Amino acid sequence: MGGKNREGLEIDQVIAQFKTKGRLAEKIPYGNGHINDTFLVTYEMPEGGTRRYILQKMNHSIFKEPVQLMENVVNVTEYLRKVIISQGGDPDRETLNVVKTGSDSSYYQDVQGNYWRMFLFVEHTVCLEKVESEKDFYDSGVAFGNFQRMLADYPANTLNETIPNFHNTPSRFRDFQRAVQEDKMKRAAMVKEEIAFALAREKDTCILVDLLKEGKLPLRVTHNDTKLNNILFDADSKKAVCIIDLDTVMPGLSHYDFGDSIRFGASTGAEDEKDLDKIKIDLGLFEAFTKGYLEGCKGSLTAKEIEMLPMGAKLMTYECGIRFLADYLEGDVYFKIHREGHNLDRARTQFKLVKDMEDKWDEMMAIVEKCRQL
Ligand code: ADP
Ligand code: GN1
Ligand code: MG
Repeated sequence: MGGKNREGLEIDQVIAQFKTKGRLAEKIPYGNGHINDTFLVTYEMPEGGTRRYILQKMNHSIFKEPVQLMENVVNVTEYLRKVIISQGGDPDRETLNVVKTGSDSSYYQDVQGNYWRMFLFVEHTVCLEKVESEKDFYDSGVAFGNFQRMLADYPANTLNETIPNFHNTPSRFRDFQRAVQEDKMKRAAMVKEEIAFALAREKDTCILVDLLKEGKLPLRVTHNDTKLNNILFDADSKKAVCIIDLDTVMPGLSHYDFGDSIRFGASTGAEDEKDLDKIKIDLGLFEAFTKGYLEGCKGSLTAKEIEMLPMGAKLMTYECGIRFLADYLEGDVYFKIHREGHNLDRARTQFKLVKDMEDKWDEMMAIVEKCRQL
């Protein structure tokens, strides 16, 4: 990357702001996230060996409140460190650790106004883009369930809502309707079928938020972006080690975490697969994750929460589909794309999954009931 990032800013000058040790040896773009710009930074240590860090430029157009966001990340990771220590775990590996700047801040704002932050690199781990076995997915369920349990006593209302209405599906639906009406790129005529699919499910969008309003579902601290690639697995044992990407940690429903994991990980194909015949919900994977998640939560979910888990899976998949389709209609301004029509392909896989879940609804409900009794 020739020492400079996209804006021509000297990246070394950014790196130098953080409290690191040793001699800067290398910095390379890293990972497959849709949102932030991530770099792997390597230092050579005077005593020999290397130490590595993750440097990220936060996406300022999406995260409009980066300071509040970092406040959430610092508060939650410091809390998790204490819980992990009390359980006899390794706090440098089992949670993200923020590396502070020379002036003890959790972020650095460069001269162009961009916000940067640094984490310890969790060594000897891999990040999975696709489930390789039911066991991996079961482990990720345990990890997200544990995350839920470890934060069960954290006061959810003290966290900043950094992206308001992030998983408020009726609000996402209104955004989608606006994108269709405005049709900025004149693309709506080409995707009539997809738009009709989304509009036909409007009445479903309120189900979870209404139960929350009626006090029938509890507000919790949730991760809100529980894709498989937001977990680091140990490179040898393949056990889930660390939950990453805490940008969207906010008050929410357990269904958001359960549902987002299912939509990404229980699909038989990639999120952007073009061949829709390859996209189905794999009920074996659905069961493996449900079992792991309920085990990880260790009895902390209410009966109503558990009963509504399949609805979480369906609504999170549907919601992601309308977000991708809205972004396609608006000219791909939110999610990073790597080819023409990328967001449309993504929307189509999500809708195919929603349809398949509807066809397999009774089986999904029965699986959740079975796992609840284990
Ligand atoms: P995005 O919001 O863009 O998805 P992430 O925070 O998920 O950004 O980071 C992108 C990728 O960088 C991850 O998928 C993972 O491969 C890697 N990564 C992020 N943080 C760490 C870390 N602390 N240790 C090791 N790898 C990491
Ligand atoms: C984004 O940051 P990343 O790539 O983990 C998005 C999620 C979507 C996901 C779809 C802040 O997640 O909400 O579900 O893409 N994150 C944000 O792949 O909008
Ligand atoms: Mg990510």
